[in-house]
Amino acid sequence: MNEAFIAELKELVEPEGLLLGDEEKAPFLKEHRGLYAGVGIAVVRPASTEEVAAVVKCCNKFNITITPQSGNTGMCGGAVADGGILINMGRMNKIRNIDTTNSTLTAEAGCIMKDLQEAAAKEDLLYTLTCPAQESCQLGGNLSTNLGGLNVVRYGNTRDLVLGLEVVLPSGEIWNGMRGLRKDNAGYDLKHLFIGAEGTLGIITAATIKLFPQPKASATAMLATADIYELMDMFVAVRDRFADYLVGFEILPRVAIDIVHVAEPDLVEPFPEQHPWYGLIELNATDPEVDLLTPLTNFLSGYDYPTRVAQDKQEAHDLWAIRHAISEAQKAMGASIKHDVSLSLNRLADFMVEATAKVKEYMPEVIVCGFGHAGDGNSHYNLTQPQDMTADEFNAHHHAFNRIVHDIVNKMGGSIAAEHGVGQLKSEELKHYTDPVEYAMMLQIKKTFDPKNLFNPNKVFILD
Ligand code: 2HG
Ligand code: ZN
Repeated sequence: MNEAFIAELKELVEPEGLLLGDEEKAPFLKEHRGLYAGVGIAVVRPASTEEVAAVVKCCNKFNITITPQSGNTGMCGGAVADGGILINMGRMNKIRNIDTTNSTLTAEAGCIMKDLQEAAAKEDLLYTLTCPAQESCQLGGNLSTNLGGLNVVRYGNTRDLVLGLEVVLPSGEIWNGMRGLRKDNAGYDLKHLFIGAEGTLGIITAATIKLFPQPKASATAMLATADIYELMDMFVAVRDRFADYLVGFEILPRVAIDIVHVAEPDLVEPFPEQHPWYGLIELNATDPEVDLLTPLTNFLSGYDYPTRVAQDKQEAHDLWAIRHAISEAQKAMGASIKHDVSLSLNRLADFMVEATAKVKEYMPEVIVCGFGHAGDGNSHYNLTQPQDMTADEFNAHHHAFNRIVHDIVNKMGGSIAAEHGVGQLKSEELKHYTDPVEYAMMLQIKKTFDPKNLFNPNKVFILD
């Protein structure tokens, strides 16, 4: 059966877009955290939406499952091939249009985030999505996980930025929803079904995204506090004082800086002495005459916390470099059990305190590194293995740690999946914690779009 399928694929896809040998498939089947092994008959790298549609129709005919993938930087195993074919979007990397009047960018799913930022900047516009993986993550994955990133306080999550989508449906039909409108209430807003769906309802091939004026002034500062409550109070104070100028507010526990310094000893130490918690503040303004540095300095000096306001671009870059390095540095410390969770802003500190007490009670030597996007209530509450344990020994506690942490999140009304998606890492957790009525609605949608369950099976949902 596979021979007939492959023979038909060869008719549909250009030779450079069809990878069949183990060696050529390997980089796309590999999962960067080493948690899952991808298995696939073929890796298809289409060059056009029409090619994607033809391949999907062919898979339908032969009942072959499809795993969509773009930059393959995901944290939850959502883009790991599952026995059928993997469609990697990396060759669909054209920016189709930048409309400076509409202030939108239309690009294909394989575009790298950094390229989109640079293309918008050339037009003196801002592509607002940014994250530490920006040099390799791609638009398709950003849309499919509804990425948040570092600028959410000011500009919102991916979902808030999308005006139009082009999607190849499980039937192989192409939905051209690339309208670029800021008001559009003609029936259901279908694009939101595909954003954050992790390729379970179809493959997003292109999108139209809102752009913003390029900032002409910015200010960056770090402050340190003795506890997380003080830090969250400072977030509220900064937000209320600087309102729309506030782009992001990141929190880092001391251990995050220690981990970063193991991997990258040359990165700066923000203060002469160490502190339990650090907050990183970013402000910007589009009016070049706005001075942000003086009011931020004056404001912070009104508090009794150590603060460091960057005096130039280099200093701002150095402070941000610490934040950008955490995820990779933590990977270098061995196995890490990640909890990408969100809470309302008034519960985030309570969550951190209670979760840390409980996980330490369970395993006193575990390294707790709960950093993240405090302004969005999003904690990357990551647990790193004790250094005298093997990764396998530590990972055996994955479920137990999940239960401890997610029970607290659930009790406090938070979400177990903030911005990394569900993938296969959290599909059981999703089922466990989601209201059965809500879960059933999601399954109904999945079955309506993909009755044969060919699109990214075993990800997000557990089907009966
Ligand atoms: C970040 O904010 C990324 O740095 C990765 O979302 C977080 O590694 C992580 O858990
Ligand atoms: Zn993040």
